[in-house]
Amino acid sequence: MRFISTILAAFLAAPLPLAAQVATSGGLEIHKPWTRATPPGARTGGGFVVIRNTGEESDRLTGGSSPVGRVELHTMEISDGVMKMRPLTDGLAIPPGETVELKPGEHHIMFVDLAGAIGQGEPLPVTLVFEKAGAIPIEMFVVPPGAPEPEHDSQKGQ
Ligand SMILES: [Cu+2]
Repeated sequence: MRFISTILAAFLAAPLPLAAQVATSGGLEIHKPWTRATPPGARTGGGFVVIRNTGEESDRLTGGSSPVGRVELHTMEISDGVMKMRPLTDGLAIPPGETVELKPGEHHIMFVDLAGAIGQGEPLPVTLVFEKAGAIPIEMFVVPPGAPEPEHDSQKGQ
């Protein structure tokens, strides 16, 4: 019994690996989708993915949807010496042969007007919408509030 609980403790203490989730449509691959759980009362949350365009045409991430709230695309920029978020109203270009990473402090998906908290324990369903590839449903791995990017299963070339 003690042996089993030791194993279990070791397992629980290990960083949670993110399943090698890859959603594809056309030439687009969506890797490493993750978000953070939100504290009570939070109105917004951020979401992050890596988008690889293996095709020969440029595409554009134009928006998305999620049951948790409205989806916007944001970037960060310095305005009057202060780092601020700015909506990417024209979306985000995904050039052919390139990998575009959405991550904290840079381009990101923003969940606004949250209908409820983003909770841990279950992946968050999100649909990303691209100009050419159309809608791509993904599930974002949820880490605790403020936690860094989760460890990912090794993915070749990532
Ligand atoms: Cu934002």
